[in-house]
Amino acid sequence: MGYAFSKHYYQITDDEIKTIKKETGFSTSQVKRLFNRFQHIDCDGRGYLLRSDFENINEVALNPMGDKLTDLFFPDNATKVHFPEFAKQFAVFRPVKMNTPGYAVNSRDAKLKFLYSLMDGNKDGKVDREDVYEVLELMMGAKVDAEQLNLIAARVIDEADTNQDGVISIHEFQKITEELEVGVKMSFISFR
Ligand SMILES: [Ca+2]
Ligand SMILES: [Ca+2]
Repeated sequence: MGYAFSKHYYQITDDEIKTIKKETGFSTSQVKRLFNRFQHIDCDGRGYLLRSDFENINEVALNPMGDKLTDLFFPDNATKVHFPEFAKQFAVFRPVKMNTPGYAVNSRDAKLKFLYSLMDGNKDGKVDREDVYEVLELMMGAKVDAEQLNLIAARVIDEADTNQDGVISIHEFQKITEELEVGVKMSFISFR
């Protein structure tokens, strides 16, 4: 009996909850729920998550963008993610409200940057034709052949690349998404 619980010897302190609430805007019960989820994913009770743990999250495993999504939890070749960073990255999915300040982790701007880095597969800070191709390939799968994907990727770049330098900058990306509700767009990657 005791074994199942003893695996998770680590707990979250009130101070940690307070800090995370401040950084993310989550309520106490939301932080606690997310922490439970975190412990559940961390089935070995290490206190941090590895990339391989993300493969066991259904919503990630079943999402065509799952791999890219996982990348964002491991910036700069990090191999582990602890709860505070996990919660912070997760907070980007919180809906934007009228009074959400621009600096908030879930602001429209933060969501936009999140989506942009999701598109930027090789993380060089630019979205080029290859990045677009990769995303299309993941989203459309085997239904579309390479030649067609190339054409579509070229068209996407063409439409968005207003200064015609061959890459979609974050500003150009912002322009395309301006009229779209980014919050709604992101619902396809909301997993809780
Ligand atoms: Ca890139
Ligand atoms: Ca451009």
